[in-house]
Amino acid sequence: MEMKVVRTTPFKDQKPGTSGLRKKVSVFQQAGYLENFVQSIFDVVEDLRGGTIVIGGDGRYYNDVAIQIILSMAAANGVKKAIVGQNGLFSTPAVSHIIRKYKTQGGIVLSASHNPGGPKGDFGIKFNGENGGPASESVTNAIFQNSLKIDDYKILDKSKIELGVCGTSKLGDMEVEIIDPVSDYADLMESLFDFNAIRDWLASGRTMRFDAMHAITGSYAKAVFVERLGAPETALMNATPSPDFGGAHPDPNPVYAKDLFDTMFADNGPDFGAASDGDGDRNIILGRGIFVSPSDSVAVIAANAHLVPAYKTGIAGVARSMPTSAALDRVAEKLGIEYFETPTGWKFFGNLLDAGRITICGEESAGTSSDHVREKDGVWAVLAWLNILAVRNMSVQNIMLDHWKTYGRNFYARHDYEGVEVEKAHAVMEHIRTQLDTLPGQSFGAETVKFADSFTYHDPIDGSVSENQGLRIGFESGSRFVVRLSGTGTVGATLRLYVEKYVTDPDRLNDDNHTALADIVTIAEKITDIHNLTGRDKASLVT
Ligand code: G16
Repeated sequence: MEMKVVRTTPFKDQKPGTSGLRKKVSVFQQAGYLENFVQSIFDVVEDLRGGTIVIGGDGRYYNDVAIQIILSMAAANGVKKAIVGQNGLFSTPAVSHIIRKYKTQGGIVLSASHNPGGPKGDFGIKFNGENGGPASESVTNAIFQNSLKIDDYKILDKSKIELGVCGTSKLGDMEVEIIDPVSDYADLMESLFDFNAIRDWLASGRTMRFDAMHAITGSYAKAVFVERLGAPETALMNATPSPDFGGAHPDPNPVYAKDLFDTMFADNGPDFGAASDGDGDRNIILGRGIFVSPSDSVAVIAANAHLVPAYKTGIAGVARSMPTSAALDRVAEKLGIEYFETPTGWKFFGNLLDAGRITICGEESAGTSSDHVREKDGVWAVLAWLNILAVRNMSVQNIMLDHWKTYGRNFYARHDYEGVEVEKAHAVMEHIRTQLDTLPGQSFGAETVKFADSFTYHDPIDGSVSENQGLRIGFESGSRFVVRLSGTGTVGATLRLYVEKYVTDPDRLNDDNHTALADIVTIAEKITDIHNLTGRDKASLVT
């Protein structure tokens, strides 16, 4: 097979967002678009030449085409070996694990996560480094800068490799090893959690439902929950992966996982419920008649980590993204361990995890994980909860009540204004920004503004500084709201308004979440003027 050098011209829009480059499938289908970005990865990450790379994706539409192009380019760029998931599939946390387990020089993840798939849907590509985590901001920026000046890419002529059968073959001079995408990952999970306790809990008549949302996690859920833990097949919903997610939206929230929510809120619903997203890194947790907010979920996992074999000797520290509620901080204070507030994006946890400063971290956007990989991990979070439930033998509802009694409750919600015209979204941000200096000291109803700022992160490990990571308005009471622009959408702009209220009054801990937050939402809508400036009378999604 001959190596070709193909002339190309740069695209101006290949700046990765919160998590890699995400665009409509049709954008990736433009001649040279995927190739330019992939060549930029090979140009910037020099260790890949002569090294080993992991490649796989969530199986969404265009995954099969993209894998062949990337393999062919990897061979042409002098990569020594590629480890590929059978049929080109890997969940995102599984890629992270395989990079780490086989000590490779990095990996390419093909996914647009929770975004819809299919020919009219979204596709995405992300480079993860040798620690198994999303590339740092500096590497990401270098890839983008390269994409702005690229003039050729290297690819093998007419190459195609059979990805359906596990085994080793050659593509040009590159070795290609096709592996089962699930077994290494399932072994890792079994090494972390008390599978016997979970098996006994399930066998004692407890019931669970896991909604894989027609996505890749269906394969992982079958192997872990059914085959290794003995849950019945009926515990799984939508567990057969499909390239367009069954025409649905693989975002685990009350709207898109409605069937699961209805099941969990029915009389005599299952004891435990969960769902993950398109690429298996997100999770949501429910009990009978209760949804656990992701911010609370990571706090509960941290508070109970000593019940899980892998963390029984204690956790080093914890971290959460800035818009995530401070419930995790309360746990860290009680445990006497360090806690960190990072910008949105899993890449910001990497340095802290690598340095051993944190063991558990999480985000409001349904992401939770630990130092076992360098990605958020949906199945891991579900197993953490199952392990805790099995040991404590309490309902999810009672675990939450007990947690709130101990730490207080951070009522929390996110209001998304999706697909807003870009100028209007920027107008909202600018409107808030101009008030940052004058807001402190002002009173709105019962609340007085304590601080108002634009969040800047100083990475304590490498000293890097990340500015403009969201606007924060904090009140004397400890309540707050945050506004930022999403970095994962592909249509217009998505404004996110995050509201939080901290309550310790024992009589109010079980209040309805949205009722408890109503006054903060009203104040936030007034200060941001979001309805007027966006022309929307309400958020498109409240989670
Ligand atoms: C990605 C990132 C997360 C981030 C989330 C939301 O998740 O990995 O760190 O919290 O997007 O980001 P934004 O608010 O900018 O849309 P995923 O599951 O989409 O890869």
